[in-house]
Amino acid sequence: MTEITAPKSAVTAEQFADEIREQLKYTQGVTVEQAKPADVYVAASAAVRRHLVDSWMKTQSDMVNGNTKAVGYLSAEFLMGKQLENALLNAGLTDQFNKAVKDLGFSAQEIIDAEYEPGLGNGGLGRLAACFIDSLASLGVPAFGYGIQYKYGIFKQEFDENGKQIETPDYWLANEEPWGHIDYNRDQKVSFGGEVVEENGKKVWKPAWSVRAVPVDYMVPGYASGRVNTLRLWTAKSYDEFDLLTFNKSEYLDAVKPQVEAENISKILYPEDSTPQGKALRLEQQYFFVSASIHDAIRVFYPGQDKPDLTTFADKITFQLNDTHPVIGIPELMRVLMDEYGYDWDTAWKITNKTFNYTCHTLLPEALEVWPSKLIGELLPRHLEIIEKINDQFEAELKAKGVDEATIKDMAIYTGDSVRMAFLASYGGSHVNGVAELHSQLLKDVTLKNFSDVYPDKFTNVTNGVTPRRFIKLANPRLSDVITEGLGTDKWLSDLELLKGLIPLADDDEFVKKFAAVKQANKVDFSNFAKRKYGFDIDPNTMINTMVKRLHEYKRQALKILSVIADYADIKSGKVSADDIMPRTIVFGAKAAPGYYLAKQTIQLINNVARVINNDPDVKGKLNVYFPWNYNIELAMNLIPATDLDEQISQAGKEASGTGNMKFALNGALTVGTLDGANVEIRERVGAENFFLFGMTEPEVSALYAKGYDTKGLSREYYEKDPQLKAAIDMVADGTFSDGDKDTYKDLVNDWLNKDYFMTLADFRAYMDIQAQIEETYRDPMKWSRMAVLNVANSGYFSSDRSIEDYLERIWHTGPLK
Ligand code: H53
Repeated sequence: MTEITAPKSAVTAEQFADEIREQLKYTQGVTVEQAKPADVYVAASAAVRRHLVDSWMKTQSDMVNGNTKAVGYLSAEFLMGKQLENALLNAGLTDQFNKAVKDLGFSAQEIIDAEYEPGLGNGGLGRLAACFIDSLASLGVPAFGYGIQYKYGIFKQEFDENGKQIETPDYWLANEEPWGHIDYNRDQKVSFGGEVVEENGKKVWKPAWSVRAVPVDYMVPGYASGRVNTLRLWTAKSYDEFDLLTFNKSEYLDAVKPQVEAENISKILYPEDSTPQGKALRLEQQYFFVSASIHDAIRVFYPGQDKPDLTTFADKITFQLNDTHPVIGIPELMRVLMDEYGYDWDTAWKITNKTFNYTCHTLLPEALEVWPSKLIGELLPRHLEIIEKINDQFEAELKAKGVDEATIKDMAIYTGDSVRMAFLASYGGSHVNGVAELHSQLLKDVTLKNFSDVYPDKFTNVTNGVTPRRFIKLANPRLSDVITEGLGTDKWLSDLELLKGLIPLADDDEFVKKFAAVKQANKVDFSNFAKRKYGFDIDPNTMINTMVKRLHEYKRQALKILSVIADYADIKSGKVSADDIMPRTIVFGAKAAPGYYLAKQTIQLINNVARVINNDPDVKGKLNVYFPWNYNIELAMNLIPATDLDEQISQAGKEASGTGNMKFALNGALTVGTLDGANVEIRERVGAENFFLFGMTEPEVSALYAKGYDTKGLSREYYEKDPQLKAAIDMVADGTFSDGDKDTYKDLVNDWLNKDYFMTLADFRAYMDIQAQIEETYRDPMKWSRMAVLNVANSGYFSSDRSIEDYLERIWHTGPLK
């Protein structure tokens, strides 16, 4: 007997079909006969939303009236993915929906497909935020996600005929978007510019202009918790619609200028990933959503009170700063407490310090935001004053602790010219955490060493996680069924450590075969999906070998493509017979920041390697490369369950955590990876024998830098000494992948041979060697599948539910609503 605990609504399929009909008729004004899939999608979404409203309202009132501290997750990105399927699952309406739409004459898939995926995030950081709010709701913890409803999300990626990346705007709101509810009555005013004057001995900020922050609320239904939280994304509106006088003079563009300028603030998500961009608009965005959110929290938790007792603020809500983007919230809360509510500095500092915590998601020092003081002064003059004062207080505190002058200078939050946001966050909040054990250790030892030396108790680790609801249940229903059958319960969806119960089944041949059949069926599905969406002919009987993530030099897509080229060169030169190699399909997915030149060259190279290899009869069917464009959550959900081998090959010490690595392991892919980020913990848990480890460790990387690897051009030695590596790079340089043109990749090749900061060449040999071992293992399907079962069984730790429990215990000190 299998125990089923998944939520199931009492509503019947017939009733749900009626609700959809009613929405179609009374809200959208179409009959079932006239309705297109997109109409039914909107109607079904509205119907599901109605089923969630009572729980949503109850969650809010329990939160405000009870005394469980809430979590405010402040994040510039929330990469949510499509909503309908997830909402159906959590509302217990999936079966009813499937039957209802069928009765209305549609397939469930075409309705699900009609949703346009919102892309309000760049990569790991934004997706993590989405997993976290799912887990918070599923654990019944009262929480708000606070961010921006960008009008344009992450750009749409296309490839031109030369294989170059083309970016086009992602106007995701072009059609009706049924999930966000815009609430004009709970708007906030956010001001900018102007000057600070003294009035009656008090500092008074006289801003020059203001925008209206209007919340758009998304329900965040928990899985099996009965709770529905809120994701509140702010959109910027102008107070002045347009100037009629100017308009009447036919100066139409001038007339709408203030409106355009205000609305620019929430217009576009910055497409950089993990390097800051010093743009005024970006700081405006950050201040915009953080200021609105702080005021919103006061409104929510002290309803109708003119003079609330904000000394209790930190007991009502704790704000998590997701990377440095929302850190301007620290001086903002200080300002609000002092200037708007009249608290003295010390009281305001105590409250602020207690309210905020900071998660750092990077190890690249250049990725920690530093704002020019001049910019802050122009945009937020009062905040700059407060930051200076925080810095004075900080210096005095350090001095009192006996910290030497030079170190104090190194630690300055405010240097005169600039403001270091990571330092402000590290001092201004109660806790600082990294996102995987190695990362947190390196933060303490390197990136934020001084801070950790002075405030050791502030520093902690919370290893990232992913939601099993979206990334196993929805993405991989076949595997979900096999797991449920194997464990005799579906409870693992809210307690992922139960997957451990599969460990003994790795020795059960029948189970392992079932598990392998799931993978095979998923590969067939993916092949069909790739044909439909991209026109690719992927052979599901080859090994599917995947590398999906943002395109960054440190992630080393270059290492992967060089290895493919090396294999290809071996076949072309006759060193290896094509018949001897194990058939493989390599799938890449990656967007490069539009201004990131070498990353874009790498994309072009991959596309052209794919073009050449896939059309070469000498390797046909043996080695294939595909690069589906516009990698997004939908593609991830189709590709991850079909993957045999996952690439996590970043230079050790550069990937903070990674979360793709967790999704793959949980879906029964094996990993080839370096000892970096969460790979370390994945390997520890799944067992070294079930993980393909290669490459330098972080200390080895540091030692090689110390020898001058990147400054003395040491990479060239690796090139000279390794004929296979040399052949691969020469093939890139000689025009094989650019129709004979030797210049196309010259900058990339130059970089490899003269700098190679991320040590692709230094790790090449180790990478080729491990690939040989991978091939050998894959030739024994039962062995491979057993290893895959053990990956799934031992990866329950990487649930975002566990991450949230760690945050609750180590940082937030709160819990589920009573
Ligand atoms: O955050 C992920 C990590 C990943 C890291 C990523 C990230 C961004 O996506 C953007 C900015 C940033 O500083 C870090 O690169 O390693 O898994 C979630 O923590």
